[in-house]
Amino acid sequence: MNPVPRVAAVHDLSGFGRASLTVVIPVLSTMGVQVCPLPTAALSTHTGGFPDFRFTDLTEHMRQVLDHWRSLNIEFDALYSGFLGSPDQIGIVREMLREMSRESLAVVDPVMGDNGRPYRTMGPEMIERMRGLVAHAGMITPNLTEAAFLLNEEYPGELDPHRLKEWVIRLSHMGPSTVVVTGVPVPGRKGLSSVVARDREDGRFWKVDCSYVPAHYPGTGDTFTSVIVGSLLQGDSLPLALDRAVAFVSMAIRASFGYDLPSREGILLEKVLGNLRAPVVTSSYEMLE
Ligand code: PXL
Repeated sequence: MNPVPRVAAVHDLSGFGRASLTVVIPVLSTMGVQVCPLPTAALSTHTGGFPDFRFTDLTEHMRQVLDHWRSLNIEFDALYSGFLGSPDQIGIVREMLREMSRESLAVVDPVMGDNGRPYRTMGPEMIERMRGLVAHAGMITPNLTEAAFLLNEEYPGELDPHRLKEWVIRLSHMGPSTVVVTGVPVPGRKGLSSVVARDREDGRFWKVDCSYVPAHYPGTGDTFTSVIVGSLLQGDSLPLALDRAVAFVSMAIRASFGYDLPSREGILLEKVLGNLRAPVVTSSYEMLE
């Protein structure tokens, strides 16, 4: 590993609204990780709640950046991809995964939608090609909507523990050895959602509950997965990484909710970033039997 772990971060750059690279870079930098951004698209804002967003596709630029990076023989300790701007970009990330060393962490966050619906730039071809990409990832971090898209299932309002485990196992059969599903409603417990994860190596299931705050902030998925990546690169176990990510996102949402700002502006990350450097003091993960 590099003395400072180095991540190739393949996400869009949205100028306003705290999503994608504007979240990934500060979170990982604060956690002591070097971020090398490979922007997939440049947007005026993210697409949630800003109907007139401006979008410039950077597929050709990505090819040129990669050519240059290859000529420099840059070694990455991790690849972390998120929002992709065109079907061809999925092929580019696939190539990057093929070229990475086997020891590297390969995290694909299959960013496609939320609350049962696809984001505005995600057509059926993107969803189909994303299914092909997750097959080559080491870890995937879909939310429940994205998990349903990957499995070609209806978005479920609820998922009983037995079916939830079945979904996680089916996702892992698609290829990735570690599957983390976020935003899973807890049956019969209004206001609670959970994150559920499993590493195929030992087959154990982990769950962390998150108390729900009645606001939906774009970019929380990017924050969550960035903390997971930073934590794993620091040597944390999977359940500890889950714990840190849930605790950080919950705290960031609480810090933001008190201000009554439009949720489309994202979480007030700048107020809470410093907490990522604090030692882990509580732990709430459970192992599912
Ligand atoms: O946080 C996911 C995300 C990333 N990038 C763009 C988005 C969204 C979610 O809305 O619109 C451009």
